[in-house]
Amino acid sequence: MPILSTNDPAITSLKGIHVYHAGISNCSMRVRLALEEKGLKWVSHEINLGKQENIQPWYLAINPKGLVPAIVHDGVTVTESDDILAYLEEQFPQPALVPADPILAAQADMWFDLAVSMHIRAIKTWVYGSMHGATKKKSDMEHYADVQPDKELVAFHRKSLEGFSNADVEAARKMIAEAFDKMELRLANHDYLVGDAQSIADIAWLPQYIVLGTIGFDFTPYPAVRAWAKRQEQRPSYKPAITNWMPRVPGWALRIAIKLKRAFAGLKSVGQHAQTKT
Ligand SMILES: N[C@@H](CCC(=O)N[C@@H](CS)C(=O)NCC(=O)O)C(=O)O
Repeated sequence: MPILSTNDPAITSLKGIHVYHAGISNCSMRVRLALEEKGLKWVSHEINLGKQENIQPWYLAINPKGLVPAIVHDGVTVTESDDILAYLEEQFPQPALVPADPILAAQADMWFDLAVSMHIRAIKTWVYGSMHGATKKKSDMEHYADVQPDKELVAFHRKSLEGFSNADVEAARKMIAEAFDKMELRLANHDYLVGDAQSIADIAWLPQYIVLGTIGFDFTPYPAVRAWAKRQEQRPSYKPAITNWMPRVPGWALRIAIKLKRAFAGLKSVGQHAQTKT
């Protein structure tokens, strides 16, 4: 579990649960959902990823990979959404988000691992690739490559600047569709992904559904998943963990803006392609 040790008094002196997160980041949503499900009080530190606040020296002292989420609990720093949830479960076991039955606990872990393993290869690739969007500005990239110790992340961000190929985006879409096919099968006759109560499995996947839905992933073939998401929205945790941190524009306006951006970027890349061919 990445519990990071530091002697920095600005971090070790923090009392209570401090959460470093971004509004529409799916990994941050998981942590906010777990905290709210457990009824814990937390102090918000919203990180503006667009302004590259995540690679400012003060934040790299908390998470050297410059990723959100991270938490500092009574001076102890924990990074990575799956490890943060495991830490919260250990420190604040009730209400439990990991089933007591070991078989169900293993199933919940499997759903969580699937979500984590798909994050870069499928979710981020589809989100940025289908919008023809880059994750970073060209001008920020060199500095990012200098401060980022994780070379896989550097490679991913460079690729997003070059532009993902249609094959990359399609492979990502297929991986996502396969995961939601599995969810659809399970949810067709169950209320939760594992057992008969809310668990880390639901918390791992609800944010993927929200982010992908916002960007326009087609969930029409998944009625049971949509019904599950509607039930999730009714939970008291949803507003403080999700709604309160979403962009202050109505969903329909956001979707039109994304469609326009996608169409414009698509035309631009066709134009560039035509130019390089001549
Ligand atoms: N494996 C990490 C992934 C965290 C992650 O990729 N966070 C994204 C937001 S969803 C981020 O901080 N991106 C900023 C960047 O890559 O510069 C986790 O599960 O917490």
